[in-house]
Amino acid sequence: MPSSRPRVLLSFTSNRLFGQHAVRMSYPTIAILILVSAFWTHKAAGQCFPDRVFSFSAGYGAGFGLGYFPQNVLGPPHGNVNPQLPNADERELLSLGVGGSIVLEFSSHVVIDGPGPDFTVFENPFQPIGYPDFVFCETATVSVSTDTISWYTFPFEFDDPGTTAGLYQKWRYRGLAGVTPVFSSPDNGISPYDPNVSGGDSFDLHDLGLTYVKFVKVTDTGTTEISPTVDRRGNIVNDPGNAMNAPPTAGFDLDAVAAIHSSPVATVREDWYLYE
Ligand SMILES: [Ca+2]
Ligand SMILES: [Ca+2]
Ligand SMILES: [Ca+2]
Repeated sequence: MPSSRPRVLLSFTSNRLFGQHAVRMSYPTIAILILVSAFWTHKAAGQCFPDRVFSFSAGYGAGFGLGYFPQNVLGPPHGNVNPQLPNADERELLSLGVGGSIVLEFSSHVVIDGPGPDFTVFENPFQPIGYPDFVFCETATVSVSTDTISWYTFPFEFDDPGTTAGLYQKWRYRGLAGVTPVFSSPDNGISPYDPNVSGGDSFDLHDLGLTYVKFVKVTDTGTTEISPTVDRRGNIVNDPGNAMNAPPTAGFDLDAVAAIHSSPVATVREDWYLYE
């Protein structure tokens, strides 16, 4: 009889899960189990870009890309398999200016803490020709929020070598965006959701003890004099771009943000409802 099949299945499931201590389960309990199951099942597959720009505060020397804003920061990144040839197209980039910041909002989905990195920020750093160990970068701090009121910034550190040439070494920048060249592009099929191949700088919500966020804020680290950014050891973040902050391309050039792990907003609300 078709009508008895679900009951048999649920009885089998409950015995498997709880043994002899829970052979009977109420329908609300079963409904909750199904919801939790659906939540975790979807979690592994959620990959998306932000839905919109919540705010943009331009710093000194911004302007590049404004004619194509906000579309140029909402879609996929446009990198290149050759790290010596970065993206330089304002249809796909927005210069934040010195100390400028932008907040991207995930409204249909939220970024959730899945296994490993949860989202990636793409700029256009590049490897100077003839210097494979070096990178030309314009860095930014990355913060996240669920409500735009409480912000949590990923820890970052900068090792100042005290020489101009040393500023180009990638390892001196930790926990910042704008450091790793971008390889992923719709043109080459490299996934923006796989941090092992995409390029860009990835961030893990687990590092902040957060389960989900709706907003990602990217803030240019400024210069040593204008809007300086100080790491937790007291070092002022300095990057090669600070020596040439000519308008309109000053500061961090945002290409894209990609959520590696996300879930529909409605699903997350149901998840929280279970604990009330
Ligand atoms: Ca994670
Ligand atoms: Ca740049
Ligand atoms: Ca872009």
